[in-house]
Amino acid sequence: MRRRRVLAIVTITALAMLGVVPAAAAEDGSNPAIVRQGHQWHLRDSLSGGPATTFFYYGRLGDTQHSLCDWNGDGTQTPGVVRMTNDRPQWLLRNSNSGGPADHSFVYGRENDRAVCGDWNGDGQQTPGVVRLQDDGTYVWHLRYELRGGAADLTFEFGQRQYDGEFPPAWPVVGDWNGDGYDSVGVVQGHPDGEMQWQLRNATDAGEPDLDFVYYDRAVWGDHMEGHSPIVGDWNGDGRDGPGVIRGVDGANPQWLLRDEPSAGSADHVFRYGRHIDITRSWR
Ligand SMILES: [Ca+2]
Ligand SMILES: [Ca+2]
Ligand SMILES: [Ca+2]
Ligand SMILES: [Ca+2]
Repeated sequence: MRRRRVLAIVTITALAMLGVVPAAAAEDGSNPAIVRQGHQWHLRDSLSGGPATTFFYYGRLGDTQHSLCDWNGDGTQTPGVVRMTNDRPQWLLRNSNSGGPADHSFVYGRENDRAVCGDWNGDGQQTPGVVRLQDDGTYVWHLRYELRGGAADLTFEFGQRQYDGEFPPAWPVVGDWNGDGYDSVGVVQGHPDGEMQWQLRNATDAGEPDLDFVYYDRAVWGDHMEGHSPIVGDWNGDGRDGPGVIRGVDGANPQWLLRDEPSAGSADHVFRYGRHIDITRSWR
């Protein structure tokens, strides 16, 4: 991934020397993806509504967690699912955006953990992590450098679920907020008044958030027909991840409200993609 980024910078520099200004560096950026009914993957290659540009079946009905990460470091994010097998989370990862068997299969984490994935050590390969909610509302992150089970390589506390109960929700998120090639952690906390507060840290250890802002303040919790959830991606392809909100109202096609900068402000990219209750993801 980093090699591709360097090549892109060299190309842009060469174009600039010729007096050509590239329209946007979004070619290498993140794009929308949805998972329908837990096993139908619809990937789109631009920040716009329309039909899927890549479609395949992967996983089974009943698989609980769905990821798109770069498991082999070739620059393309591909699917992973978690399947509960004998009460243990089995990770089933595939290296291409197509149906077929898993290329990697291992058990990692516990039931009720939240599955995440990221490049924790900056080698270009994204690997698993789990986020475990403690009784006191603190999140403990257990991150792994390899695609196999075993002890976590990094374990630390970051983030706090501020309100008891299911609503307002709090979501662990992962991204490369500062563009240094390392993914790190964050929590998006919903507030009763509809604010979504992003608290992001640039390191994979305990500490204060490096970034703390509200992105989107008109969310509604608890109504099945009105869904709001955060999403992360490098929408403009500059190497840094930014925030987004998926907004569904009245069961209509969800609206994607994506922002390039990890800060408060308005959306830079707005479109509708997917259907009500589809799982929403980003990929590149
Ligand atoms: Ca890959
Ligand atoms: Ca890595
Ligand atoms: Ca980073
Ligand atoms: Ca970006």
